[in-house]
Amino acid sequence: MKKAFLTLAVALPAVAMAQRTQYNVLYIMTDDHTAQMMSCYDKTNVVTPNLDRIAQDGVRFVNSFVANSLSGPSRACMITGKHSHANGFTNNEHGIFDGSQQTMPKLLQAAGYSTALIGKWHLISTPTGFDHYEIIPGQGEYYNPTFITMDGKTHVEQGYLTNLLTDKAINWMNEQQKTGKPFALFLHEKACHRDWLPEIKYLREYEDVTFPLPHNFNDTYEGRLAAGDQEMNIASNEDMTMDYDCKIYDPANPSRLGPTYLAYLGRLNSRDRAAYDMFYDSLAIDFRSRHLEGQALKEYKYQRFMRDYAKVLKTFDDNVGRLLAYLDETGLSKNTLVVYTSDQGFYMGEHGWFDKRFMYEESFNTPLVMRMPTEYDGPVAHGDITEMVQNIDYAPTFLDLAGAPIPEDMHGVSLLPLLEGQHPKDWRQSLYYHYYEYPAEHKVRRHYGVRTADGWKLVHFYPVEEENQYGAQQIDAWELYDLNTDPHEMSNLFGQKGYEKQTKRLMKELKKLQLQYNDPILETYPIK
Ligand code: SGN
Ligand code: CA
Repeated sequence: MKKAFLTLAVALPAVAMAQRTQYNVLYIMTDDHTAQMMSCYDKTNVVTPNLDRIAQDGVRFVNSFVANSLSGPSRACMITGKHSHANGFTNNEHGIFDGSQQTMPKLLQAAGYSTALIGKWHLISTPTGFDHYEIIPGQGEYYNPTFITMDGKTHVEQGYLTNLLTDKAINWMNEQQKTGKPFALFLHEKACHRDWLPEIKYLREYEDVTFPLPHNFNDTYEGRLAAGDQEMNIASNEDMTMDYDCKIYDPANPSRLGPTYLAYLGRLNSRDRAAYDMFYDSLAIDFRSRHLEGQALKEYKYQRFMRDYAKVLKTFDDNVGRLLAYLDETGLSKNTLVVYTSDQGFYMGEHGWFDKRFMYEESFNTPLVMRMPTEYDGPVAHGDITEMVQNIDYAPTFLDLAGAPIPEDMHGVSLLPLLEGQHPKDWRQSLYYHYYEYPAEHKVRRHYGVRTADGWKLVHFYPVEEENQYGAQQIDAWELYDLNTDPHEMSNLFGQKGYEKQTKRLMKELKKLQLQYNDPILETYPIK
């Protein structure tokens, strides 16, 4: 396969002026996939051979985090290389992404790339910076899904979304190969987002597996006010519903999400619907015969959630296999960087939860594996990368790989030195986080915080005006964790004797980051 060459702009130093290869980028991002469900990170629950292959042939980032653990904000951070307050898209519910701002896809275009976005967009405004896009509306649908094309028209296609997205990605790569230009393809999946509707051929997959309970499944949230007052409990039938989430539908007693669930199933053709009903109706009969309550019901719901999530993931992993095979068959593996990540992590029963949002490790972390072009013109790292990285780093990385300048106002830094096996001595030792979507679904309070490379975390949950209308308890609370001794964040050390020095150090670090990134929250909650 032909490599694309481009003579670089005048501003670059003479040595970089020589013709250099502009490598392609295949960026694959799932929705709500988490490291506990990816076997190269954690073998407890599932096997993901194709995702693991990217890590085996490349690198696995073991300290990979997001800046704001929610879909829209995470995507905005990713394409701008900036924290939420700077890119303006702080939450899913009230935001509209300002597409006129500088973004990495636009800068790649300027550097000679063809860019494409396929799948979930979720930033409300019309995508900009893409030569081609085909997106799903909002969260999209798993079965016979709707697509929005560049002419603004919508159409429905027959099939399972994850498979259709791969077809579209392969078609686009085929087409764009004819242009001779380097490409950056952003393939954004719906898998493994709620409500975990499996591909029909995998309805029975994982049904013989009983997943172990995380050890803090029955957390009582002592010393952690915000953790104790959220709405993402597996145990609660309001938070995790029996029908929409667990697929046990009772027509006499539908949940608030029952109609949405039926609407999704209504998309299936009659043959697939019959297969679906045959499977889940028999589960419902068995469930009703058991009369489960309390802890037994909570554990039952956990198994349903885990199994359906694992099924959805299986189809996705198959499709990663298809994409990797395509790259090999066409020779594109030679000059294409493959990136796999998720828009954030997820709770798989830890703290008794599903969903994300909190700065606790499971959802602050996000899987990140990369495979360099096999004919990369330079040294290439293999194995684990332990430096702290964040989703604001992807934009600078892709620009760096393209030989394009990295704008000074981007907050992230290029990961290319790490991918080339370097370990820069001055690499960052701490990360900043800020979550805003409250009052909102799942009731996770606004918070910001810092996490250090040596395993300490300081978080501030802060109240806002709007919650007075919402009538919820006001929370203004700090939390401090030593992840070295308390990796599951069960013991809040803030204000406890003996931790004054650590608290002071972390406060200082937090202030440093807020100043560095210029987060206006520092005006409302100044750190002395
Ligand atoms: C939907 C889900 C929530 C989820 C958000 C955000 N509810 O609103 O459970 O937290 O998306 O997810 S649902 O009833 O519509 O399934 S995100 O990944 O897009 O940020
Ligand atoms: Ca998500």
